[in-house]
Amino acid sequence: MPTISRFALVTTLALSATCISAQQRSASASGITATAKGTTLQVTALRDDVLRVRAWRTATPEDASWAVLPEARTAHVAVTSTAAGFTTKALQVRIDPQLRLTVSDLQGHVLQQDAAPLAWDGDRFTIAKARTFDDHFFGLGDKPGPLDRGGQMFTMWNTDAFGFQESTDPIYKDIPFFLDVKQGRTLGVFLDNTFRTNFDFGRADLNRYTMAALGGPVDYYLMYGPDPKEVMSTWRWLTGPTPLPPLWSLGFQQSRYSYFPESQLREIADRSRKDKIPTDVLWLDIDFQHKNWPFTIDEQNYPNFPGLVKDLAAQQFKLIVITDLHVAHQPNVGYAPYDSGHAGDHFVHNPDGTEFVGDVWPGPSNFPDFTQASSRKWWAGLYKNFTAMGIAGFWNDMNEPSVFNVPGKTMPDTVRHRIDAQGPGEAGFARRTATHLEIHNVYGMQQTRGTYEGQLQFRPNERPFTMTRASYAGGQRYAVTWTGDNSATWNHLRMTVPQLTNLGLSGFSMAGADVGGFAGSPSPALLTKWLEYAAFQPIDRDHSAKGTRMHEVWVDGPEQEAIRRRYIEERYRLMPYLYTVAEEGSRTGLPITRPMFLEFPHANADGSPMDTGGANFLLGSHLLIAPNPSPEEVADYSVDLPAGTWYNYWTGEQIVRRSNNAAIDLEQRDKVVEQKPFMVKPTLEELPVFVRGGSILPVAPLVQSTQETPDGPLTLRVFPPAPQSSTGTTEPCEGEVYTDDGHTLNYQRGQYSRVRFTCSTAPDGAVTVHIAAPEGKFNPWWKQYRVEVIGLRPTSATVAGKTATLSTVDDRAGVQVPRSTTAVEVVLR
Ligand code: NBV
Repeated sequence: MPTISRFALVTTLALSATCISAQQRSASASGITATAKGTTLQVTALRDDVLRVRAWRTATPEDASWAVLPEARTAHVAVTSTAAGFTTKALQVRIDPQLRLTVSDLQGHVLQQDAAPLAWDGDRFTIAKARTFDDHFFGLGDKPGPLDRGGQMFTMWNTDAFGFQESTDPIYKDIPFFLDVKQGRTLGVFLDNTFRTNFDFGRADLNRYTMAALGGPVDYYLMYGPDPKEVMSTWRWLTGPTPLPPLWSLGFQQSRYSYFPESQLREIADRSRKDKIPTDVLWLDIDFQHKNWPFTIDEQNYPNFPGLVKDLAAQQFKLIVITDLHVAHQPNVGYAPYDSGHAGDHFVHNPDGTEFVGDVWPGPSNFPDFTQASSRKWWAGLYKNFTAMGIAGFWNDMNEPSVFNVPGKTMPDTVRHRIDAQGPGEAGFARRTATHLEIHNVYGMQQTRGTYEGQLQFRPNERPFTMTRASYAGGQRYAVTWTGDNSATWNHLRMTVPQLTNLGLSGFSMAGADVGGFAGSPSPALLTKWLEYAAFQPIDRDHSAKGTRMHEVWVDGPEQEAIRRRYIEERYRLMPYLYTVAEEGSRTGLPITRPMFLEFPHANADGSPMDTGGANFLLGSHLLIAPNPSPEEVADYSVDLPAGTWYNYWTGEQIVRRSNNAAIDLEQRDKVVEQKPFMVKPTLEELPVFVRGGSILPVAPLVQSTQETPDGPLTLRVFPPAPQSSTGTTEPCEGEVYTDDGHTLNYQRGQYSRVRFTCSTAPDGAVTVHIAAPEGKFNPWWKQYRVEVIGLRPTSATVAGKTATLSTVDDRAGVQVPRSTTAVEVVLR
């Protein structure tokens, strides 16, 4: 951040038609600072398309953030000063005499405009922005409700929300970031404030949206697209990536609160293998611990824990255990986490300096001071034994933090946290104490940071895996997440789609919802349908509460089990694609689960986003999942497929949808092709999945665990686009496969392989598939490719110009191609 001394000071007397107000302005190389009526507003261009806006009344607030990476926070580019503000290569910034801010693109389209000057009330403040019916808002993490946040109001205060429903707010996370999509132009907005905050997207006043906080700095970032994908990439730049997950974490996961004794977990493991339900991970919830004390093992129920972990490993299962943050308040009994935490002064304090003790699962408990680097380090050290035993990953629950039997179900506002966040790569806050009011919303995130650091400390070359319930913006750097205690209802199944989609847009690409619902018992049909959805969602974990009926795949007899198995198997076949999408996301910021508007931002002629309710989702850019918007109903429903070529994933049937955009162009009106809505008949056995024309999907032979090496070729399923004349759109034809060893960090040193594919169709219908030379040093598991073109019944094929033999698998003709280090061309005709 440039200091005031670097500013060229220009003091102006700003005049407006109605009022004259003295305003001081100082332009800097990368922005402007203006003061009026005791408020100072500073706008800095971090990049041409990214602005940081800060405001204060007395002292300049700390330049610090738990969310924004220091490199991003301190970046700046040169701007050109104008009479009203400045311009960058992408944006125009104007500040009026009342310090109202307007941000437009270079063509003058207003992207955001203050509806009122910044309003202060003691420590509280309200930022008000103009809202029109063209503004659509997405993000804010997993808050329930429709995908589009317009017309609603939300509170950011991490809350243990057991049994939450569609209108419950707040729930577990605070991710104060959203995308404002207006007439095809997207602006990302992030209010970096950890205090209790309120977002009102036009509920109190249709014509404005507001961001208000009870304290803390006025510090927000604006990220311009116009393409929403650009904004996602900028969000990654600002707050960091979702790291590449271990491959096994994309496999099917079986959990319950709780499997015990040990024999029960072994039965689950054996049955999964016997019934051939592909599974990678088993989870242990709180009952594996001694009296619910974190980092202990109940030796009565689990007499040989290391042996159990070994046996499960031999069956190719990873084990994840819960490690909650509430350390049992058990002095003088030899409970190391308490003893070492107390001795090192690692627990949060009451205002009088004593340790704060609150009730959670272990009874009276202490709470680590996670914002203090030394306490995080101590917490990280607690992972030594479990990592040594080979526990693959950890579960951080209850970290809102949840405290029982107290008003507000969390620790009192007055609890003291110590902040120690200095040094390179650090959040930048001064060493000081802070009340819980300031730390509450980042507490869970800082816990997961400690858990992440612990795993790296003891397994420096393995990818850490933590699943958290609470977090803050940027928390994706340390943990994946899930949507907490949902319920076994059809509506909760439906809600998984907008919740996971909005989480993805908020940076948490690796996310899941408890499959089958946590609270309550799902009917057989509900559990089956849920397993179908989850097969296409980033984290596929079946989990259930105590006292509910068992949820495992086999519990409802062979017919239901067969359907469920088929979907889990399909997920495993698609694993090369899923992993490629996860890698793309970690590199580019694009989420695994994507809303329609992210892939088709211009599908609607008026620039409005498609599917604002969030009924549908894409897995990567090639697969569209179109569940029944009323999943418990049997009536046919329509799917709004964007113009272009589509294929039914299950049957290969081609569906051509013409562009309707010409409809608004009067001269083109007679050319508009009337299209009937595309209707789907819902059945229990089928979840409608569509492949975008022009996709090349990498598909693997079936395995029972991602630890097993697939036996056979990597199949490239080619879905060619229909000719442009029939769709009105031009579609590329491409695909990619990324692979590496699946669990270490060696990929960061070139040990990966990425192969790109393209295809083209000749006028005579012959399809050429180009397999590019691989990038990277890793040798993938496949020795051969098998190329299949959907919708083509080929009679001949060539590979690198030489005639090749066609073979048929599952009624699909294809050709085998040896994997090579150079590019190769395959033609099927
Ligand atoms: O650890 C027990 C549960 C867990 O199964 C669930 O997933 C968490 O969201 N936990 C909450 C605490 C008790 C919930 C009633």
